[in-house]
Amino acid sequence: MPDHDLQDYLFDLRGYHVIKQAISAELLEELNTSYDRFPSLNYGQWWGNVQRLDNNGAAGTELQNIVEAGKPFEMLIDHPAWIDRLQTYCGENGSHLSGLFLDECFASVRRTGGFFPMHSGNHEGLVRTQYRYVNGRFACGQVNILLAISDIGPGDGGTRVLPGSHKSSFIHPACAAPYAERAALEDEIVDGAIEIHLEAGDALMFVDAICHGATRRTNPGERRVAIYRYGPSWGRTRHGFVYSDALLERVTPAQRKILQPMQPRRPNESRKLEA
Ligand SMILES: O=C(O)CCC(=O)C(=O)O
Repeated sequence: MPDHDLQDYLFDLRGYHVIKQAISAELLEELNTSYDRFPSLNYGQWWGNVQRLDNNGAAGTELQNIVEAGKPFEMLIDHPAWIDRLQTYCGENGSHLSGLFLDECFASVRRTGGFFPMHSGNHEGLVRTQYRYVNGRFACGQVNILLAISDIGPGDGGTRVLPGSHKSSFIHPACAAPYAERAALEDEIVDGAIEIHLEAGDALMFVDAICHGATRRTNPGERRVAIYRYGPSWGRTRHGFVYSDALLERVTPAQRKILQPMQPRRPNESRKLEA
């Protein structure tokens, strides 16, 4: 009989879980200071090994590969508030491939008017983002951590999820119109979807196969989140980012294993031979 607790049960049922006060007040403050100091970048512009690459123009400013932006972001790689669950949910736990890979990480800043049309869902049948539980083990393709750096309440442009849609057979009728058309909508109504309100420091963990997006921000000011997407150790980064040697050298061995689960094998480079 597998030993699953309430969190596992609800994660399986709904496809998401909220971790209250996941990070310390100190780390939250350091992250906010980092956001205050982000340079103003044009779309596509680089800042070291970080690039502004907004995935969805309406959603706001997204600084990709944010793990390269300093210690506070490095501390999120294997944060104790989520890393063990991630290993269980999408780390091919207990197999010869056991381990995680951080395949995307970005800082998102959403200002008034910004929103993210609902997307994803099990009906897509994608391997990379799938929800899967098989032979007594979770075997998801991608599980995300969305960490609130600012409070996210009504009107703040919060994340929406459609509970259970990580197992749905059909696309939600409200999501059937082309994405570009829906991106132009003033208000997107998706019956059954719920908006997740978070306090700064809370984290939303969700399997990417859940249909998700974000409501329009109507309040002044900005919503700040960091999104880290994890998958099995054999993955590759979503946009082709390559973690820098400097980063790989300065992080802890456990963090390096998540950034580079497999050391590259090249001729004339010393590498311990596996038995
Ligand atoms: O910004 C959000 O709250 C949702 C982000 C999202 O849907 C995504 O990154 O796929």
